[in-house]
Amino acid sequence: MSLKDRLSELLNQGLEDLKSTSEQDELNELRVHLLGKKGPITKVLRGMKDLSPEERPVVGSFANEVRDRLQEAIDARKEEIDQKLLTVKLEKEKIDVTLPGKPAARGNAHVIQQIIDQIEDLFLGMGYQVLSGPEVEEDRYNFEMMNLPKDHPARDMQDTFYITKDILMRTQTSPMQARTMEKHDFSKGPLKMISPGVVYRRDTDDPTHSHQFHQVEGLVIDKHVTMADLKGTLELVAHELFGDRFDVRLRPSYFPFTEPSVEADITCFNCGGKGCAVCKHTGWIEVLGAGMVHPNVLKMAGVDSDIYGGFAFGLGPDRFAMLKYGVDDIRNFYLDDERFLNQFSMKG
Ligand code: FA5
Repeated sequence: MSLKDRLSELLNQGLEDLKSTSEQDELNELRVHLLGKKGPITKVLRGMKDLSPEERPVVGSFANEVRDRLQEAIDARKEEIDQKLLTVKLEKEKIDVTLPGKPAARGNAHVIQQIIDQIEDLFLGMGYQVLSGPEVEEDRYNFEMMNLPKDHPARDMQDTFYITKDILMRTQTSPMQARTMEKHDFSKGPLKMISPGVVYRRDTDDPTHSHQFHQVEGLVIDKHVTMADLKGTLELVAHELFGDRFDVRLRPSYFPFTEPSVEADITCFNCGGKGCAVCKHTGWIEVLGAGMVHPNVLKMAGVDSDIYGGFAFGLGPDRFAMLKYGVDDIRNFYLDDERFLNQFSMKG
């Protein structure tokens, strides 16, 4: 048989064999067999050296044609097999779009965050800035610049988690007073800010105390700010958050960084003022401390206390949340129990 006939035979046989392949592996094997270095075509080509110079290019070009046709046929078959596999896969993976979907669980702001958001909205509406400060704080800002030098007895009012001698977990948001006064340019106008955040104290947990809780600091510094401005602002907050159901009382108090100082109490939600375990039988729950900023605090922050003065307050949103929703134990807010937290869902 001539080499050309042998090549024709190989072509026909190859095309025939391709028809019966149905898997990618099988097809690949056949491709290697037909076109590979050890395949029959290569073998035929090796025999070309025995041909006459006239025959050689004719057979050579025919051999190339055979290779090309086989390659084309292999590609076409590969395409067919891929298509078939895809159809089978699609058939298997059919989805029933009429089935009801699985509802995705939606998150929700924590109830205390909801209270903070409300407070922020209220104060933003009155032209205050909302700022945040570090929870790991310097003793200098947390105490010293708040008129509480080292060894001052009033440091005992806030039992502290110290990290080093000079670094601590802030016990209050009041350090933000010093931090903002230091930076404020009073030639550009008054300073009005609130600063919400988490604070830490070595308090023993009980129904109204947690060792980690929230505060919102408030500070207004300008010329001619009076105690009446403070009282009006605090009453506005109480009524905005609780409506008129509750009474607010201001009690003289002591803070080293304000003079005079007050504490604000709100009628106990649990007993309506009669006295119960939640309010320690006083009928009132203390929600904030406040007062007129002490001249020493102004001076230490570089503010001229002969010209400027103002008020500051530190309120406890955890206590606000207890009052607003009648929660009788502050510890519930920190247990991460979804059954409890979902009661305050905003999803309606
Ligand atoms: C202060 O922390 C002062 N920095 C507040 C202040 C700011 C006074 C500016 C004057 C000027 P006091 O320790 O009372 O004060 O805490 C303020 C509020 O935080 C309390 O009224 C209460 O609502 C809340 N609070 C205090 N301790 C706890 C606690 N352990 N758990 C939950 N809330 C607390």
